[in-house]
Amino acid sequence: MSSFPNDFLWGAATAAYQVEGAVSEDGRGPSIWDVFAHTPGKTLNGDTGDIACDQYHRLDQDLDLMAELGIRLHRFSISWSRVLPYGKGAVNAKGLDYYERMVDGLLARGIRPMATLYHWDLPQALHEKGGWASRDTAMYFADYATLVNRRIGDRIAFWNTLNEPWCVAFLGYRDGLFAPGIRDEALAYQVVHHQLLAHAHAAAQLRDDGTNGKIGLALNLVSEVPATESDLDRAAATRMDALENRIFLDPLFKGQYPEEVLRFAEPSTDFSFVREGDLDAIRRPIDFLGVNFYEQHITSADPADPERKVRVTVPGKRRTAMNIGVTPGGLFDVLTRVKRDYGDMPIYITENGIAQENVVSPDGIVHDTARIEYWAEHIDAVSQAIDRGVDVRGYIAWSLLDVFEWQVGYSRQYGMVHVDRATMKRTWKDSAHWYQRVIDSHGAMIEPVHAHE
Ligand code: IFM
Repeated sequence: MSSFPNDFLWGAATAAYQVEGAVSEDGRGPSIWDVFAHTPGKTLNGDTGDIACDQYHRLDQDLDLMAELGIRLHRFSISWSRVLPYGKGAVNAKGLDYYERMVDGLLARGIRPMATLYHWDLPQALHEKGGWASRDTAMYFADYATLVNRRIGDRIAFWNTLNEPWCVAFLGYRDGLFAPGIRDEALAYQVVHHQLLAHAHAAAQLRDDGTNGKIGLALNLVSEVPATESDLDRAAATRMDALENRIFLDPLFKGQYPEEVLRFAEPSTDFSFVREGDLDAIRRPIDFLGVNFYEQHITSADPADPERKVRVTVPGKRRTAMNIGVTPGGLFDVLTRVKRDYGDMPIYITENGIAQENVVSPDGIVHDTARIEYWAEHIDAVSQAIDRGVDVRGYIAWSLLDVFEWQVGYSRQYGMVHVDRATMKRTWKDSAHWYQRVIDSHGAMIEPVHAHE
């Protein structure tokens, strides 16, 4: 039987573009994801978030669903272009009204609001002014944070400034797989820095403004394992760790970029975008770290160029529908590693979940046994990390609903609640009933699977 601290919080998450729909309603401006998803060939089957889960029109229904599930914490994101259609300047009052309804609706049901200010949907107007490649975007972000804080900051329990800035920089600006679809590795490093600066400025402005909420950000951290104990493989895994994890953790908690990032970044990268004082601002203490966990990577040195190039595999016999191996021990590793290398800090698991291709059985239900196993094993890994002294204060499952899954659209699903694409009807999967019991027992029904070392 696993045990969790009395005040441990159980939650479920979504994000604006993935659930809201209503993209052209009530004054919302377009974001880079609207433009990207509407560009032929960018998403599977041309899927878009135009309707998504239609949460904009079904908010009360979804709030009731959360209350019935029993979650104590809901992580949602605010669409920047819904409150500021051009990213700065004119304010859309109806956008702020919507998030106020969200927050008040959560509180009325005894659920704490955790708001993410940036979950990948940059206002298109700001993109046209340079987007994350421009340093100004960091200042506009801080102004946007202040605007939201002045309306609902007295009721927000937790702020995530950014969600998974690694994906924004490397999938959006290096690989071109995500909006805005750019392939320029040198630019990706600039985008890393400007996002960190945006985080720093927004956190500082929220504090100056006297927010009530705790301030943090959500990083997707990867468990990094060398393929063998050889020096070359271990050095290769250390480089991957620098490029995937330490590129954010080091500036945030040590005020510097890892030397491997400076040494192995694309040679044309000119780090002059890091200006004096930036790193001091970025390392200012935060109240908690959000950890999103999905992957473990096994890295070896590429024989073609072992000092620079790497080969990466994602281990695990059981695979998700995104072909990611299931490795709960990786979550244990990531959590204990943060404590070991960066010290004690409050941590929330801000995302963790498994993609599947829904199979609706003749009884009308998705019997998602693999998702139950996945969550049971990962929650157990969290409990074991807590036993090792890691200060984990909450677990937020990804995701509440079957949401728009970015470049694969609606073909794969992470939700505990099925959303029928034609009718938008919400139907609990087996995992939602199971999670309700987990919350009800405060995790006591989670059986230890195996010890993680
Ligand atoms: O759906 C995404 C989410 O938006 C960010 N983290 C990973 C999830 C699953 O891919």
